[in-house]
Order: sequence, then C-alpha cells, then structure tokens
Amino acid sequence: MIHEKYYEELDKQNEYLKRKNEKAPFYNGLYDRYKYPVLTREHIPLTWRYDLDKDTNPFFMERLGVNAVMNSGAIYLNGKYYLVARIEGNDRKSFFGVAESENGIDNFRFWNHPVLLEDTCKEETNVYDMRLTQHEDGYIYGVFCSESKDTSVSDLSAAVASAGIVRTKDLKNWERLPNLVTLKSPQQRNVVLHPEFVDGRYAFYTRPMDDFIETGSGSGIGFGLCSDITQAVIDEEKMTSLRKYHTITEAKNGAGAVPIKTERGWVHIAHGVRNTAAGLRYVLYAFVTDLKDPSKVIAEPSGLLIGPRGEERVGDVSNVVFTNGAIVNESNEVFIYYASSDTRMHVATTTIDKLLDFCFETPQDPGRSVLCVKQRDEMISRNLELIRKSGGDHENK
Ligand code: M1P
Repeated sequence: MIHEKYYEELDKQNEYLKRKNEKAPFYNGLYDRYKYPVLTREHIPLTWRYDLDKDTNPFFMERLGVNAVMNSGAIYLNGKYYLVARIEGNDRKSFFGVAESENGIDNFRFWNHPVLLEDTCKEETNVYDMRLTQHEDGYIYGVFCSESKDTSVSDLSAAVASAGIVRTKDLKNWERLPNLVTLKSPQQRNVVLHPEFVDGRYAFYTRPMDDFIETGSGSGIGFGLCSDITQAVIDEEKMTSLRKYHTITEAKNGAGAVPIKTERGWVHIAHGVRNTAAGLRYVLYAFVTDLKDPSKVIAEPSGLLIGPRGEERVGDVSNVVFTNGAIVNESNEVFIYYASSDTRMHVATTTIDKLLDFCFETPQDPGRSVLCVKQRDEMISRNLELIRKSGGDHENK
C-alpha cells in the first residue's frame, strides 16, 4: 500500500515544478539571467528517492537521497529542450537523467527512469558531465567523464579520468562505445565531440592532464582527430584555447558546451579556473574558432562571460559556474545551461548575434594592468566626448 505521505510530498513537489521562471533584474546587454534555477535536487522524482510502500517504509523516509543536480548536457529535439543532468546521489556517485521542458527556462520534468549505461567498464567508479553532440553521422553522442580508482599509488583518493562515449538516436536507448584513448595524455576530462567531420574524421576537444586534479604540463584545451569512433584513439593533440598567466584560465580551462556553428565561426563557451586564497574559482568564457579549422582561435574576448553571483556562489563546491551544454533554437536564441557551485542548474539566454558581437567586438586582454586601464580609459574618453557633443554634462569631473 502506498504511504499517504507520498501524496502530500507529491503535491508540494508539483507546486514547485510548475513555478514559472522569470528574468532577473541583472543587465549587461549580452544575456539574461533568471530568478530561479532550472533544475535542483527538488526536481528529482519522489520515486527515485523514496520507497513508497508503507509496509517497507513506515516512516516514509528518503532511502536513496539525491545531493545535487548539476553539469548537464543539453540538446534541442523536435521543438523541446532536453537536459541530460548529472545527478549526484547522497552516496557521492553520479548518474545521468533526462529532463524535458517546453520552453527551456522552466517546468523541466525528469523522465520516469534515469539513464542506465551498459556496464562495459568494470573498473569505472563514477560517471559525470555528459556533453551531447548531434553529429552529422546521424547519431547523438554523449561524451562524459569516466572515473576509476588509481591503483598504481597508495593515496586512497587517487583517481584516473578518461572520456566515456555513448551514442543514441532517441535519448532512450544508449550504446556504449569504448572509452577514448589519447596516446600522449595520461588523463582526460571535459572532452567534447565536434558536431562535424574534420578532414573526414571525428574531431574531439580534449583537456590533457598529467594528474586527476592538476593539468600539469597540459597547457589548455586540446584538439585531436580519430577515424573510428567505435575504437576512438587520438595520437596527436594540438592546442586551441591556451591557459594564460594572470587570467581567468591560469590554473586550468576546459571545453564546455558543444561549439555553436555560426556564419563567422564556431562559438565556444568553456570554463576557466584560477586559484585564490579561498580555493579555485570557476567562471565561463567564450572564444571563436575558424569554420574550416575548428582548432584555430579567431576571436578571444577578454575576461569572463558568466561568473558566479549571489546565491550561485555557495554550494558543495563554492565559487564555481560550469557549463557542458547550450541550445540554439530555430529563432537563433541561445540557452546557456550552467551549474552553480556543483549544486544546481541555471539558464542564461542570449542570441547568436549578441554572442558574436561579444566575441568579435570585445577587446582582447592586453595582458598587463597598465595596458588594461589604458584600454578602459580610452573608452571613457570616447564616451565623455560623446556626452559632451550631445550637450550632456557628466558628474565625475
Ligand atoms: O568542481 C568544479 C568542477 O571540477 C571539475 O572540472 P575541472 O576538470 O576543470 O577541474 C569537474 O569535475 C566538474 O565536474 C566540476 O564541476
């Protein structure tokens, strides 16, 4: 018999899920932020957390709790917005679940069952952060981090990260392929499959790492080709977006959403990390690569695109925003899905035109304070001149 408390909790959850989202007062001319997150642990179906049977769960106690819902792959199919979310159980293991919305900003509902991956990789302990690529070969690929214990050292927490690959046509039936092998990089995380063939081969953005946390000699986001995705091996990785001293990417960076094709190039929304006395700070940044050579950076606006703000700054891993999915709909509206502090998911909306304007018209980082303030002061002078010519006054003499 179903516990009566179930209906009470279900009513509460339905109220929460049908809440309309609205734009926040935030303004920067580039994107809108929203008042509410789009996915939280409160979105997880009660059937995934509770045993509903009153005989076996007399207190209606959460048996398999969920700690966080974060880093989600995103895809737009048949006019609907889908997120393949990273769901982290109270047991710290992550798994994937598909959530669907009609408008991309609210009312996301999880399907009845989480994604059940084929158990082809017995040493794998954890999976997370799936990027969804609608590839021109006709499949939707999911590339995610496959994490295993590093048994070669005595450190209990030592782990090895590599890129797992699955493919599907409907987000329901998933075929698992062997993990990506990168011959020159011992570890990989934040691997993204490019949506088109390059020189007739599958193209991956990689993130070479010497270690599970530290990228070590890895100097940024890499790029490599492989002929057979069913046995994916990359022998050479060349670098695209580089880590740079005293910038938002100083400690590390990584590819985020699958690049967006535009008439002026591939727009990338990635993450950059710097170290601080309060720990690592993760922000999003954008760059554009060449249409013919998607490894070649052709626009690199200075600074961050989205940084953690307000409540976003606090969570399980505070001071983090992270993206692994964006959607472009038929009106060229862009939905950037990002997680805050490894805890919940948000959306920021913009357009292709605005993103391109940001990428190509924002000046590059000149690299030194003295040049950065000069860059700013030149803009101030032009603005003051404009104000003077238009007959206005300016208070800050
Ligand atoms: O905790 C912040 C992020 O850390 C990792 O990203 P990176 O490999 O760039 O350090 C990822 O594990 C990611 O899931 C997480 O959000």
